[in-house]
Amino acid sequence: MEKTFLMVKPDGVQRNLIGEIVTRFEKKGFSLAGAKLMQISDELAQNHYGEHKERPFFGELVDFITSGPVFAMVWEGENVIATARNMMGKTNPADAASGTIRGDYAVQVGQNIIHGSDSPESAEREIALFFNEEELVSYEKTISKWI
Ligand code: DAT
Ligand code: MG
Repeated sequence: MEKTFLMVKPDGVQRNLIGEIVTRFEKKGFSLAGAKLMQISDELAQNHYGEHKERPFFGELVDFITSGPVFAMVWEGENVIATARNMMGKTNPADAASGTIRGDYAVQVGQNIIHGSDSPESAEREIALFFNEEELVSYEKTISKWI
């Protein structure tokens, strides 16, 4: 089954949105495969956001993602990578539709509440970066045939 890496960013943790965000993915019908509250190191932040190294906002991005605890998660389900991106909304909350997480809870691009992998390749890379194999659980829910 497809897996993705999702993370409530420091602004989402500070604004008490962990539960709300977990609830949205649970109610959708996806399964949580792993989760932890953690403080990201500078090194992990630079690695995670490596693709943006040359962008003018890279320094701010690394400072922001290390500014407080994050809630890192792995979610599993059919087409979960693309569907989670849709549920998050556009990168800039000003462009994100109402009903999406960023559309409902965020205002600025630099504080947009949630991260989600954007492709199968980035999902694999980011899951491996944040989680060990033994931190992930694979299980069957009896309700899965109704989803
Ligand atoms: P996404 O998080 O939707 O995958 P991205 O990978 O393009 O977006 O950028 C990573 C993060 O960098 C994004 O969530 C917020 C920040 N960011 C993107 N564009 C920015 C900009 N123009 N100014 C400031 N921060 C930006
Ligand atoms: Mg991205």
